[in-house]
Amino acid sequence: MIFRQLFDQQSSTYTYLLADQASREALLIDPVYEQARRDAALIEELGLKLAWTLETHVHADHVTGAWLLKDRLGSRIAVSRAGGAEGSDLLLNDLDSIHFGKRHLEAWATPGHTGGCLTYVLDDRLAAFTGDALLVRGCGRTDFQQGDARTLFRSVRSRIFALPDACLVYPGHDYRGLAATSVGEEKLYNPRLGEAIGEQDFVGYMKNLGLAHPKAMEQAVPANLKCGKPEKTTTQNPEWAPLTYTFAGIWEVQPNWLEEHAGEVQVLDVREPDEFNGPLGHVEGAQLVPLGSLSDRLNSLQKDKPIVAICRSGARSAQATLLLGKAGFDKVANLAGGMLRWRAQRFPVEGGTD
Ligand SMILES: N[C@@H](CCC(=O)N[C@@H](CS)C(=O)NCC(=O)O)C(=O)O
Ligand SMILES: [Fe+2]
Repeated sequence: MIFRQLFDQQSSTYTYLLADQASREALLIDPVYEQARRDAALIEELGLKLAWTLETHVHADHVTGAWLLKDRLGSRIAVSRAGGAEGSDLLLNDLDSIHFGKRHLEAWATPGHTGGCLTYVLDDRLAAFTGDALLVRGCGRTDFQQGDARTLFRSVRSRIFALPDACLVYPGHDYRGLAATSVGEEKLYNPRLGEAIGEQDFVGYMKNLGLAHPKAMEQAVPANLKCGKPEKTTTQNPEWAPLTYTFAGIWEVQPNWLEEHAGEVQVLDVREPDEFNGPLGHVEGAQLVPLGSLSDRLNSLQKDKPIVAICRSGARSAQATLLLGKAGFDKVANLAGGMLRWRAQRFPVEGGTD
């Protein structure tokens, strides 16, 4: 099986990518709206087909990427029937299965953090995606969205702790950077829900957490009740060129597009002068601004004309695109593969040696 744990820093959310090796069919658990491009890029780079997005619950702290991914990749959205969200393709009941290739997950109802929380258990019982029911040495709060401490206690103790001790637990969030745990470990060491702790102790603990409501709650809950469908549904992909978004967070353009459209963009070469005038040569009409002096020379660039950044291999120019993005240039792309690929594909250069 193909497996990746992805992280959204803003909300400390984990998103999980699971895929069947042979059929390439994939699913994402708890995608985040702002990370949809990242997720789509990874899925494309790994040669996968996104069949499903699954939610562990109606989140209060971030908006799901489910709708955006459906729009972009044609995936179907599965959510808990008990969560009350509209616009999904499948409403999950307790013990329903979701198949991806030859593998499947089972949806186990584990309410308590919210009324509709699901834990997704892998077919071999060696991994469980618990959302916010069980966190690493912690658990989700129980003070809103039909949260209830007694219900959560019973969900964790009678369902999640019934899994084998070796079963890995992948949480929906972690606020300290802890990535995963196991059922056996949490039975022993979870300070709220460990086996030595009684229901009454747990209820008392949860009553006194004293947490402020999540900052994004007022926006997130209504959006998640629509599976993350925004009010305005215009595409966010830049339209000035057929760009691809890499998993590293860079917009890229291919050499053949640049060759045909060089006159419509600002071609920005961020190498050093000796490289610009060296054996690889440079793209005709390119403006030389070495990466180290780019921040001081932003006023030599126009904001309304797209910029394609170039270097030897595409690494320094990727940095340049990020720097330009931060400086308010919104039509910027990196030349994929840099001058090396440009030359390898035999596109014309000025200067250089054959
Ligand atoms: N400071 C965070 C709080 C996030 C929060 O409350 N997270 C929920 C999960 S949706 C939780 O149960 N947190 C448990 C905890 O912080 O112990 C925010 O504003 O987003
Ligand atoms: Fe949550």
